[in-house]
Amino acid sequence: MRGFWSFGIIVLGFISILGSVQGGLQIGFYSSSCPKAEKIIKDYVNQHIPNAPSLAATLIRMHFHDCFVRGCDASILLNFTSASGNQTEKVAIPNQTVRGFDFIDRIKSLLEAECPGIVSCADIISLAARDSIVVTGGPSWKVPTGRRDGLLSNASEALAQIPAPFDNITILTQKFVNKSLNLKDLVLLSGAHTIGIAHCPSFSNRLYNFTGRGDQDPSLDSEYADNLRSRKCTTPNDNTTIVEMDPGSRKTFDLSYYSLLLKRRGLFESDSALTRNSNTLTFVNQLLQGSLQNFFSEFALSMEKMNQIGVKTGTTGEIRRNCAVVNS
Ligand code: HEM
Ligand SMILES: *[C@@H]1O[C@H](CO)[C@@H](O)[C@H](O)[C@H]1NC(C)=O
Ligand SMILES: *[C@@H]1O[C@H](CO)[C@@H](O)[C@H](O)[C@H]1NC(C)=O
Ligand SMILES: *[C@@H]1O[C@H](CO)[C@@H](O)[C@H](O)[C@H]1NC(C)=O
Ligand SMILES: *[C@@H]1O[C@H](CO)[C@@H](O)[C@H](O)[C@H]1NC(C)=O
Ligand SMILES: *[C@@H]1O[C@H](CO)[C@@H](O)[C@H](O)[C@H]1NC(C)=O
Ligand SMILES: *[C@@H]1O[C@H](CO)[C@@H](O)[C@H](O)[C@H]1NC(C)=O
Ligand SMILES: *[C@@H]1O[C@H](CO)[C@@H](O)[C@H](O)[C@H]1NC(C)=O
Ligand SMILES: CC(=O)N[C@H]1CO[C@H](CO)[C@@H](O)[C@@H]1O
Repeated sequence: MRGFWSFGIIVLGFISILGSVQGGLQIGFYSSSCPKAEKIIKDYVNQHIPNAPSLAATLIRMHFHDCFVRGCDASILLNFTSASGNQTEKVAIPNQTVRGFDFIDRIKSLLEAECPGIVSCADIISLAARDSIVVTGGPSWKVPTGRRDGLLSNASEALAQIPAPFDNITILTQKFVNKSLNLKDLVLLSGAHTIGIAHCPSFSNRLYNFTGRGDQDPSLDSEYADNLRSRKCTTPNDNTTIVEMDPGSRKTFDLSYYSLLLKRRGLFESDSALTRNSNTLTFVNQLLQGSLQNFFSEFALSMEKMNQIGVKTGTTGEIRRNCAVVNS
C-alpha cells in the first residue's frame, strides 16, 4: 500500500513539474538565481504605472512587437546590430510609435544591481507588460520565465512580420498562423486596442482618398470618419495628434472595443476586418455575449501563447547586460 502511495506521489510530482514547464520556460525560473526578480519588477510597475497609465498600453504593444519578430527575445530593444547595418527593429515604421524603452532600462538597472547578468531583457518585457496591465485593472496571465535575449534585430523583418493596420483578414491570418496563433487569438489579442492611442498615418487613408477617388472607407461609419477628419487628422500625415482607439474608454480594459467594431467604428482596417469574416465575427459576438471575466480569461490564454513565441532558452542567445546592446 505504501509503495502504491509513493508511486502516486512520484507521478503527481512529475505531472506538476511538467505542468510548470512550458515551451522550455518555467514559472519562477529565477526563484533560486534571483529570488526577488519578479517582485522588483512588479514593485517598480506598481509604483510608476499609476502615474503614467498610458505606458501600460505601450508596454503590451512592445511585448507584441518583440514576440512577432525573432520570438520574445528583446530584439526590439537593440539600438545596433552589425548584421543589419544598424537597421534594427526600432527603426522600422511599426516601431516608430513604440515608447517605453527607458522604462525597461530602469527596471534592468535595478535587476543588475540585485543580481548581475541573471535576468533577461526579454523576461523583463514580458513581466512588466503583464504587471502594468494588471495594475491598471486589466486581465492577468501567466508569465513563465527563462527567455534569453537575442543577438540580432533587423528592421526589414519587423516590417514584414508585424501586422500592419492596413492588412486584410487574409494577411492578418497568415501573420498570426505563422506565429502559431489562430483566428480566435487574433480576435482576442486585437482586444488590447481597448486601451491606448494611435497616430493619424495609421488610419488616415480611410478618411482621405481611400480608393483614389477622394473617398472614405465605406466600412468605416461615415459620421465617425467625418469627425476624425475635421477634428483630429486634419491632414493625412499629421504625426503629432493622437487619437483614442476606444474613445472615452481608452484607459479601461473592457469589451467596448468589440462593441465599437459592430458599430463600424474600429479605427484600423485591421480592426474592421474582424467583422467581415464569419469566423472572426462569431468570436466577436461570443465575447460580447459573455462577461468581462470571460474576456479576461480568454485574453489570458492567448497572451500565454503569445509570450512563448520562438523563445530562446538554455544556452541560446545571452543575458544582455544593457538591453540596448548585445554583450561584447
Ligand atoms: C492584429 C494586428 C494588429 C495591428 C495591425 C495593430 C496595429 C496597431 C497600430 C497601427 C497601432 C497604433 C500605432 C500608432 O499609430 O501610434 C496600435 C496600437 C496599439 N496596439 Fe496594436 N495592432 C495589432 C495587434 C495588437 C496586439 C496583439 C496587441 C497586444 C496584445 C496590441 C496592442 C496595442 C496597444 C496597447 C496599442 C496602443 C499603444 C499606445 O497607446 O501607445 N495590438 N496597434
Ligand atoms: C538606445 O536608443 C535609445 C533611443 O531609442 C536611447 O535613449 C538610448 O540611450 C540608446 N542606448 C544606447 C546604449 O545606445
Ligand atoms: C534582414 O531581413 C531581411 C528579410 O528577412 C533579409 O532579406 C536580410 O538579409 C536581413 N538582413 C541582414 C543583414 O541579415
Ligand atoms: C552602427 O552603430 C555603431 C555604434 O554607433 C557604429 O560604430 C557603426 O559604424 C554603425 N554601423 C553602420 C553600418 O552604420
Ligand atoms: C489582401 O491583401 C493582399 C495584399 O495587399 C492582396 O494581395 C489580397 O488580394 C487581399 N485579399 C483580399 C481578400 O482582399
Ligand atoms: C514564418 O515566416 C517566415 C518568413 O517570414 C518563415 O521563415 C517561417 O518558416 C514561418 N514560420 C511558420 C511557423 O510558418
Ligand atoms: C487621390 O488618389 C489619386 C490616385 O492615387 C490621385 O491621383 C489624387 O491626386 C488623389 N487625390 C488627393 C486629393 O489626394
Ligand atoms: C512628422 O512629420 C514631420 C512633418 O511632416 C516630419 O518632419 C517628421 O520627421 C515626422 N516625424 C516622424 C517621426 O515621422
Ligand atoms: C524609440 C525609437 O527608437 N524610435 C526610433 C524609431 O525610428 C525612428 C526613425 O528611424 C528613430 O528616429 C526613432 O529614434
